[in-house]
Amino acid sequence: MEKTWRWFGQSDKVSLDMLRQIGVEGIVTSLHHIKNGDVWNVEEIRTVQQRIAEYGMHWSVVESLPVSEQIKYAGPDRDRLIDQYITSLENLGKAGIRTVCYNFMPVLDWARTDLEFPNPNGTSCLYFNKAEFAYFDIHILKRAGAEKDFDARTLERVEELKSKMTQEHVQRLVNTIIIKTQGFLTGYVSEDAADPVRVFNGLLALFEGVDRNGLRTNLKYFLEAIMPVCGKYGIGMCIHPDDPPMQMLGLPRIVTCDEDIDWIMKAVPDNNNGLTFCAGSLSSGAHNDVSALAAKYADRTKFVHLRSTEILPDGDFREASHLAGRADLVSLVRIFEKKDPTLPMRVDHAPVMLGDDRIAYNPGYPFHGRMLALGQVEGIMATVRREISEGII
Ligand code: DNO
Repeated sequence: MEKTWRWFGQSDKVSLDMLRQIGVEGIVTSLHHIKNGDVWNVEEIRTVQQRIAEYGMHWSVVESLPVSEQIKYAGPDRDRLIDQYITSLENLGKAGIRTVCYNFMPVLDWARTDLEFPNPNGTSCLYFNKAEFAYFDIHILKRAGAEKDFDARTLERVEELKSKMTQEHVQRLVNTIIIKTQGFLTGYVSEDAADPVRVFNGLLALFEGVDRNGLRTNLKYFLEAIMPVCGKYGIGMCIHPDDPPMQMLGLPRIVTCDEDIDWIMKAVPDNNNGLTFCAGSLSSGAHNDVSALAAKYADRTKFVHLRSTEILPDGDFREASHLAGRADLVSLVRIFEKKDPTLPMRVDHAPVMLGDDRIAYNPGYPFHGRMLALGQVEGIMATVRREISEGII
């Protein structure tokens, strides 16, 4: 697979020069400064492309070309926004960019409750505590009927939390769930918002009445509209699984399991309607057999995110080492290397280590942790390539 790396643009503390030194081949990035919904013009795309080329790499994958919420809930402006999206794809196509990652998660992109959960060896990882998330939903957002979405054990843990919850902890949950994890992606709730919970509840309200079927219909509508431009330029659109792969905050989520992915692939049976195989997201759902999914959907996979998680009791999970946890990266690399040795792959999320916390980084994307993970994955790839060339697999 092609070794790619998520780079957040000129303001990223991890520079292109650093990436060149660690053997990165392709860059995964977005025009982060352009507001969600606005057109990406050719000049802007080419400027970034040239900057990357100066360092001997190329812009391999767009992650993400964000899909406006109106497209997801079928708001009054959706057709205009889809037209703008098509224009952006047209411009990417003209510039020769062929892989575009996006997600269809309403409002909340990915969810964690702790961004620096300590590991025994002094590093830290991303963590999801189901009870804290339920507390956030029931007692901070105060979503009507939220209790009904949680099992008895979680509600019991919420009660325990309630007795010791501090104002500081509440603040930390709000910051983590709706500001820090989302800020660099959607920017819907800004750091200085006076009342972030109110802003967030306003966004949730936009999806009232949209259920899983409704969201599926809206995804199909969007995909059918963009397939012609994708066909014209050979652009593979690759949907990112929901992270974590479960229903949350009363919002429908439609990329959580085999049946969901199967539905999407069949609803628009065009090869350019593809998948971002995010091993980490899929692995945090106990219902998912990650290697079986990879084997089943390798044909429609356009981009791979490699990482793994460990599921803990009571529905919590933590991000694991890239060599451990529920996602078996060795078996995944075997599947994808055999399928297409040029498929772009990036390591996803990694532990915070060796002073990463002194360098500014976006949650999940510390430099040293990702560099270690890339080294681990490169080792797997070299071994698997040898296995293939010697006819062992
Ligand atoms: C989180 C990422 C996601 C992903 C988007 C793709 O770390 O994996 O934010 O980039 O969902 O649209």
